[in-house]
Amino acid sequence: MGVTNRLACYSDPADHYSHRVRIVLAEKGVSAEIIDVVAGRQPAKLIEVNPYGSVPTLIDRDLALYESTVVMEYLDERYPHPPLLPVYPVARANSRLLMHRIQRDWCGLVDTILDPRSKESARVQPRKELRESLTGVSPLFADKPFFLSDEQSLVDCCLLPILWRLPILGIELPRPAKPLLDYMDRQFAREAFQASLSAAEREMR
Ligand SMILES: N[C@@H](CCC(=O)N[C@@H](CS)C(=O)NCC(=O)O)C(=O)O
Repeated sequence: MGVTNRLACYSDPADHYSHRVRIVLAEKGVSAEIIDVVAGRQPAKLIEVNPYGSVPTLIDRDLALYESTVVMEYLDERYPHPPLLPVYPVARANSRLLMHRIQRDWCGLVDTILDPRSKESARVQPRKELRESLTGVSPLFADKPFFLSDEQSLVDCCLLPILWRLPILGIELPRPAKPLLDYMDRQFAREAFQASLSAAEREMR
């Protein structure tokens, strides 16, 4: 498939890393051609611009960018409104650290559970760990509308794709996780979040 828009994004409609970038695009109100990539069947054009053939990959004229955090930060700088990182260096660094922690503590678990090659028995422990970890951090969501912030940030853009997938991850959060469940209700109802969803993602809930 050819890229006709100036801005295009190779995206797997079911992939949580691709979802991060689609949320940023929707929050910024930026229109991009979303090119669906089925796992394991990367188009030749994608391999040409990204040696890993990974998604998400963003194309902006001659620029090809991959790694979701690199893409998200580029979009935030290229389309500054609304800003998705705080202004001050300390707060920016803290946001980046939170994104790193989401990656290290949770993304590995999510990827193992969702990997079609994982045996059901290999999903049990990561599922338990993720459920307990999310329940444990739930009080952090009580005081602010967004994750430790009064404003939407890239941290939310990393977290929401995981939370949206809880039903397909086989995770039901317990009642004590109410602050996190309320956060999910608030965020999932946002117009930009709804606009970010692919057809496959709509079917996940
Ligand atoms: N760390 C990467 C993860 C992206 C990633 O692993 N993408 C997978 C899909 S979940 C992919 O494109 N795999 C195809 C491949 O590597 O051949 C990011 O944040 O963008």
